Amino acid sequence: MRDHPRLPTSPGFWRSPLRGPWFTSVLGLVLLVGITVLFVTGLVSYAAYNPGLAPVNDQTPDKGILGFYLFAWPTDPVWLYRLTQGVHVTLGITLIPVLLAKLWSVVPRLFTLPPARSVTHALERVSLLLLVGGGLFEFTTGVLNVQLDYVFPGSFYPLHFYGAWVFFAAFLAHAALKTPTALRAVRGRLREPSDLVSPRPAPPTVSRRGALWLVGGGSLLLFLTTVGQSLGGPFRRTALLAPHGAADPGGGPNGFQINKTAAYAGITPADTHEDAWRLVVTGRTGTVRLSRAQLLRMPQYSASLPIACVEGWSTADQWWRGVRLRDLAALVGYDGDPPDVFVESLQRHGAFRRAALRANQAADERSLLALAVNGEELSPDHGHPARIIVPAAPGVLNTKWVARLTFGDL
Ligand SMILES: Nc1nc2c(c(=O)[nH]1)N[C@H]1C(S)=C(S)[C@@H](COP(=O)(O)O)O[C@H]1N2
Ligand SMILES: [Mo]
Repeated sequence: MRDHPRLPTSPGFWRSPLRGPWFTSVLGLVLLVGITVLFVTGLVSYAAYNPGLAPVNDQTPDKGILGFYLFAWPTDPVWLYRLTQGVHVTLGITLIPVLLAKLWSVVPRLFTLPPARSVTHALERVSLLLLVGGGLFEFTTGVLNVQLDYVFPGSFYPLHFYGAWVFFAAFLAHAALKTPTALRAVRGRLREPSDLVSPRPAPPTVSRRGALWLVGGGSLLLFLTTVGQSLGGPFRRTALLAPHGAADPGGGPNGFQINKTAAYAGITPADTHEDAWRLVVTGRTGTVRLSRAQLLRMPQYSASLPIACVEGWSTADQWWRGVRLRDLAALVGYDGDPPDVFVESLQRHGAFRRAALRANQAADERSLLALAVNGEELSPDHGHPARIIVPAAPGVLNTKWVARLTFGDL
């Protein structure tokens, strides 16, 4: 029994010769940088929704003081959200092997007995529970949202957002405590014995460096099979791990990624028919109703802009053409200085049928009510008869099948 401990609470149970401060520290330092970037890009993504502007944009109501840092999301550079969210999702997926290897490297500590030697030790273990639990929760909810676009009770957004704050608080405390030791360990300057080292190691089958290459190789493979979805265009075909349940966009000018199809949104040809559909624009001086033909007689402008979704995928720039939002604002009493605008879709149900845009977004010369893309009429799935397209905004603000625009400070 002494020689062959069968319980994980006994240090001798854990026999891998790979475990030790060097291995744990290298992985820990990679996570220190990576998770900090994930946290910052995550907060940035939340700000990009402009949740402070209107309740319809706020995917995490009751954020309270956690919304302290929110700011008016800019419209430049046009690839801003594409970059921040591409980094968030791609890096998150790339770090999975590192996170798992790090947890594996310290797993014996999970079983240490007695559970607490002192109050300090008890507090430390509780904080580790928040750290490990929070980390697994954030990575799992993130991956599930990207892959399945939904499986939780309640909304993904509040869970991932509040989870991030709990996790990051525990993460900061842990980093403050451990980084000095980790830095010494990777430089080989750690003299004190470590409980991470197995007291009766099995013969090695792979070196520590070899194991690290394995983890790095796993990360590289995930990176290479994910990043294409954020690059868009021909690279999309390399994104083997990107979700593949989405509608096939087909070829031609409208042949780029579709999120929700017209059929899914319950949009019928009867709703969008030339005789039935009218755009209702309301503002300071009243309401105007415009047919598609009337919109086409207004000055038409072009903008090359991508659609970048919170899920991490992005299209390459598409060439949109339509009416400027600022020109529509001018029709209802806002000459030259458009205010915020509340956009509503023909779609009757679903979280993303309404969105509010801030004055800076409405004012931008490239913010369009698009009627055409890449030289052809919008397809039903891309929002025919008309859709919003705003530079640098997350995909969700680019409402499809627009029915109504209400200008006025929100
Ligand atoms: N009415 C409506 N507009 C919508 C959505 C929706 O579900 N309903 N989805 C949004 C999201 S989340 C994204 S990423 C983009 C995707 O646009 P696309 O399908 O043309 O690529 O549309 C946005 N506009
Ligand atoms: Mo999206």
